[in-house]
Amino acid sequence: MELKIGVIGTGAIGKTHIERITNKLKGGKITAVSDANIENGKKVAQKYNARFEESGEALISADDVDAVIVTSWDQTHEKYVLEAIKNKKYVFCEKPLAPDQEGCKRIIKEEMAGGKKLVQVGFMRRYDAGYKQLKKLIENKTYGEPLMLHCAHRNPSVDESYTTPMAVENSMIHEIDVLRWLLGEDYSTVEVVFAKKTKYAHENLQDPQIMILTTKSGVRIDVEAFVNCHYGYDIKCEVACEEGIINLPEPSNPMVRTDASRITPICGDWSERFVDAYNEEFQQWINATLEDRVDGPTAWDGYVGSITAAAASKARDTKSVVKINIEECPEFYKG
Ligand code: NAI
Ligand code: ISE
Repeated sequence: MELKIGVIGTGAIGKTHIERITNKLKGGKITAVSDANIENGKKVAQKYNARFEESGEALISADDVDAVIVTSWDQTHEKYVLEAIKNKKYVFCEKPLAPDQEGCKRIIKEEMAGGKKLVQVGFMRRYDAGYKQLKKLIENKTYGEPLMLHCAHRNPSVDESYTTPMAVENSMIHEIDVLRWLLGEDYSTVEVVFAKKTKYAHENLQDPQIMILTTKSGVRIDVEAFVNCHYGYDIKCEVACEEGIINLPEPSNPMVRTDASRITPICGDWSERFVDAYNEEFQQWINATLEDRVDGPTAWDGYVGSITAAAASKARDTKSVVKINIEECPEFYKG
């Protein structure tokens, strides 16, 4: 059986997901696409032999769409996810589920009211082989209890539309999710401090920033977001345990000796760094959807991410340590 998929948002990441589902993965077919930029949307539709729909809502309710992928801008995610829930269709939404916790809460409320889990959030790092290895070592307590984590999230550069809050809401939201998943516990406090500003950051962006999280059991985490690092796309995670230090494996690239130097290439962007994770994420999403279930990060995970990001934004704006209050996870989302 083949899953008929509609994609809303045919920009950078939308195109890569359409390409992987069409030419790499098994079990899915892109039947329809939609984009506010009609010209680009139509080009993508033509390239992949799919229908172009003028509106996301029409795409969601179409008979030739069994499941929906939302890869439009952050602020548009909520309305499309709610529409998919209304139509009782499975929906994969790129992160963040919604830019604010109220939006995520509305999604949770509607999904629970419908009585069936339908939503998966695009936290693809959970599918990365390196993070999975770290999780196994932490869960097995191979080197004792984790005590501290030192992480970095570096992009080579960002454009003028990327503002100070986005370092948390758009970039470090990945660490907020994957570190909570790695450690198997939620956060209790957060603080955000600024480093000296790089000359490459434009007026509306404070870059780099450091987010400091504490988990409920007391694990201390620092995450550096440096989105104009000017050398490549670099993701680091070091877990200091009682009996050893575990590092997230680097993507394997050949080391070259040339010109009196040793050079090991670093990835240029997220699509290159996490390509295997995206493939795994979507193959599993297709398989699970065909089996009528959700088995990836849920709307609850998206909600917890947004609560934590909101607390981090408050901490940044008030220059203080902010408590993170997360309600008990409803039974509906457990397991
Ligand atoms: P983009 O700007 O390249 O593409 C977004 C597309 O959505 C554009 O073509 C735009 O015209 C379209 N769009 C905007 N509003 C729309 C609406 N109301 N209805 C239909 N189409 C609409 O952006 P990009 O980089 O592809 O990001 C898209 C989403 O994916 C964002 O939410 C972003 O946070 C997320 N993302 C996730 C990544 C990950 O690693 N998981 C990596 C990059 C982006
Ligand atoms: C982008 O939206 C992503 O999600 C990437 O994974 C992240 O590394 C980048 O910083 C974000 O802007």
